[in-house]
Amino acid sequence: MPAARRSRSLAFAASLAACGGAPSTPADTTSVASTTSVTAFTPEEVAAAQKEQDQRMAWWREARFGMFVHWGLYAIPAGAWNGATHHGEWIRDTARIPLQEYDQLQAQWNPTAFDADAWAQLAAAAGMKYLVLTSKHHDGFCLYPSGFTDWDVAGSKNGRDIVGELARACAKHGVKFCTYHSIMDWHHPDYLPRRPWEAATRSTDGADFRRFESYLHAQVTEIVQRYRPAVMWFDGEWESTWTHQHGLRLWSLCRALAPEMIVNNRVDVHRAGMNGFSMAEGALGDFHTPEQEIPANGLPGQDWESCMTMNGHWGWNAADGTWKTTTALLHNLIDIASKGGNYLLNVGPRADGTFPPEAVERLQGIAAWMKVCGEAIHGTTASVFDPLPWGRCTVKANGDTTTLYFHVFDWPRDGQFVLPAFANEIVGNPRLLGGAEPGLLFALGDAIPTGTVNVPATPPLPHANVIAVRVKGSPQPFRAPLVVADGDTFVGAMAVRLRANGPDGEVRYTLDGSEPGAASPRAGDAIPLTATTRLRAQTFAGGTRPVGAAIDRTFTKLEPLPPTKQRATQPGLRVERFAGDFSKVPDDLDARQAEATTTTPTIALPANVGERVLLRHRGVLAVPKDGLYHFVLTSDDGSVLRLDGQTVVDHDGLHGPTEKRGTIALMAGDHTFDLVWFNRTGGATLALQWHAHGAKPAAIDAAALRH
Ligand code: FHN
Repeated sequence: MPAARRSRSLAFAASLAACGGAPSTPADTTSVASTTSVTAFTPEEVAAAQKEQDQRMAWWREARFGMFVHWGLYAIPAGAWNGATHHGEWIRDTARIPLQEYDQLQAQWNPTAFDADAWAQLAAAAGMKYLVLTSKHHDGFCLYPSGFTDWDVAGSKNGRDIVGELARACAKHGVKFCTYHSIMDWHHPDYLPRRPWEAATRSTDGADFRRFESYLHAQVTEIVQRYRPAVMWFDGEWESTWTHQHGLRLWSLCRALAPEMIVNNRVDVHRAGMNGFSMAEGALGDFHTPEQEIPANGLPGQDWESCMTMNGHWGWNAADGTWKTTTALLHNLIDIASKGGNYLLNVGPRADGTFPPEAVERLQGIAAWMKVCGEAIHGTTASVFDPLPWGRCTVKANGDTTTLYFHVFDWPRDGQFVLPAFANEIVGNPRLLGGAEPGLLFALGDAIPTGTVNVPATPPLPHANVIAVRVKGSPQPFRAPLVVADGDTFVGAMAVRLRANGPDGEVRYTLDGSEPGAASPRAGDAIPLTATTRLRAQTFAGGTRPVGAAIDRTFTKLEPLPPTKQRATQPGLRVERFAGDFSKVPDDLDARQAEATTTTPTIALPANVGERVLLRHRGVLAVPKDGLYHFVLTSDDGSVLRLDGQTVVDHDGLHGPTEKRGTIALMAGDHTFDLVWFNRTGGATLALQWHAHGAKPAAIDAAALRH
């Protein structure tokens, strides 16, 4: 049973409460309870919803690997339009193809070579336990005969029900069939907003988004009732017309239609960009959807799936030769599984219904590896070790033992493989998957393995090789000692504590940069630091053997800057305004003539500050006591904060409203303050917060600013 998960079923409970369990169609929905506070639910309700979600997610968590298929009319131009060849599934938008012109593609839709069985077999052989097909992408064209539009395969020369054929082929080959359905619809007259470039030529008169929502609900209903997808993978949820309330109604519709059906987080509006995570309270969805990226550390207790392409496009692009190698694709799979996620690997079929040969070649290479090593992916959970420089680890509990799968990317050519340290007793012989038995010898030492394993100089498999070690009980890895410290810089003195992180073991450390040994000081009480210090520490098992990753951190003592002798008696800051088409803060600002000079009591942009403008705020900042001060600077466009002439935060350049942080050591008293900000065009944002070590960030009080 995976570790307890932060309950995403709170959202499930919320949706039940908000819509009473049975969704009302949008047309007659007068009001949907605002997102019910999830705290309004009893622990029993949350537990029941969590249990139901765990049951729904069980096969998905076991699967770890699926196939994404982006297919539709956009495969016909194959990325080319009016001489450009960079387009993909967005071609109607990126090539600005008027609706009437794009509609003509329907008559050209004729995938005579489409073979659902072949697709399903390739997925099954590659160990892809589920397949997600675009039943409708943003262009609105449906790959199945819809009862609610003629903009579908039924209206084409080749009326085959692609969704239906693939659903049946997947069932035949033991692959869960799933559908991707875009909320955003560039074809339906009621969908808003229009593409910006067609707003003038495609009227919005009569468009009724509530009627579009009914259409969307009707299509989702026909897809679920007709094809029973195991996952409904929504997308295109980011435009202003789609709100949390729309998401709540669509989520509740899915829950009511098929309680066992999994729904991704793009049903709702809380996705944090391409990183795909929705951590807002009450966010809806069964799993997060990072796209074209693998989270650095995964997210313990959360279900997430990285969807990624094999080359540079989701939809077929004949000119795109940037195919990732089979090794890279397998390393992605292993990396994702080692972090507890799923890998949804995309294929963009050609217009005739065949997979590109480059995709087939990679799927077959993956299949050959998975045939030998699939056990090290399917049904596994995340690594329990610190990051491993030579590869990854996946874990599989089986009764009162656990199998640790060490995926070795960098094979030891000297035949000596050092296992990551753990305190468990080993059961039986470790196995080299795909190797000749008993090719793997194991030098057992004391209760904790010596860690060195004799392996063949040449590994048996391409791409990655897996050493499977079965141990008693649940894993007891030795990990890097935990360091408890206020931060990496300090003023005056700082105490640091070291803690063992894992099974019993002594933590030993040095403060002179030397490598810790069995005779080094043992960590216990706080370690006082009064100067810049390089701390190195490691756990020693049995008092003698270094195990687990080592710590190597430098704590820097900062001398606080003395107060300025500048006299400043007037409240607030002086603000100089400069005009110009800036893309960065100019170096010669001191030599420039401001077009206007005013004062401001606090740091805030004037109303209607305008574009092509730079403001320079100068004066002194009164610092209450010696210490470290942290600054949080948020701006659009660029900004730079200097104190006593030292750059504290450099957030220069053209960018959206983002934040950057910086730290400086200051003595009590006045310090010269210089904050430059500029806006080229568009949005204008400037905010500055500060806080002493351990306090909460807050705006700088007017009383602390003078000039
Ligand atoms: O706009 C789509 C894109 O075409 C593709 O479908 C990806 C796959 O997840 N999703 C959207 C971009 O986030």
